[in-house]
Amino acid sequence: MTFASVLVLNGPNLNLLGTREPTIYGSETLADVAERCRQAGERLGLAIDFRQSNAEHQLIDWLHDARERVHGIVINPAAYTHTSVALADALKAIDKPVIEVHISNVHKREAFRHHSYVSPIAEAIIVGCGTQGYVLALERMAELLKANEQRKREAGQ
Ligand code: CA2
Repeated sequence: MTFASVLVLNGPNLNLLGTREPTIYGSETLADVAERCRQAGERLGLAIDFRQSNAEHQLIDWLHDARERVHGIVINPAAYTHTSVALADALKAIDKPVIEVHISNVHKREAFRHHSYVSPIAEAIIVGCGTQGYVLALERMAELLKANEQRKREAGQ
């Protein structure tokens, strides 16, 4: 039984997970991460729509499509975190909670990775927890969405 839908969106090059740079990103593939998210969703009552694209416009189009369809967004924007005003604008245009995930601890890395256009829009940010960060984000998202439902019930909506 699910009570809410969550879009889990992945940005450029994350399709390469598990094939290179294991010391930074670990050895799990993106398919492994998708399966972990699906299992966490089952446990938490969330329907998971897991996607990845290397194209900025594709990520933005998916966000537009998700506006009426999902209750929350978990996003690892990858390098677009640090560059894309357009992606940040698309996230801002959706009135749904956003949780930003980074597999690596971006603050331990190059200075250009320290700034995020997404963080000011995000309810929560999870960095440096490896691919477990996605599961932590879904756990937090389930709490946020339950609290939102409760507030609506109390307001008689
Ligand atoms: O730590 C993260 O999750 C990042 O979002 C990953 C991005 C990076 O640009 C961000 O600064 C931090 C890079 C994703 C590319 O992933 C690869 C994985 C394996 C091999 C090559 C790239």
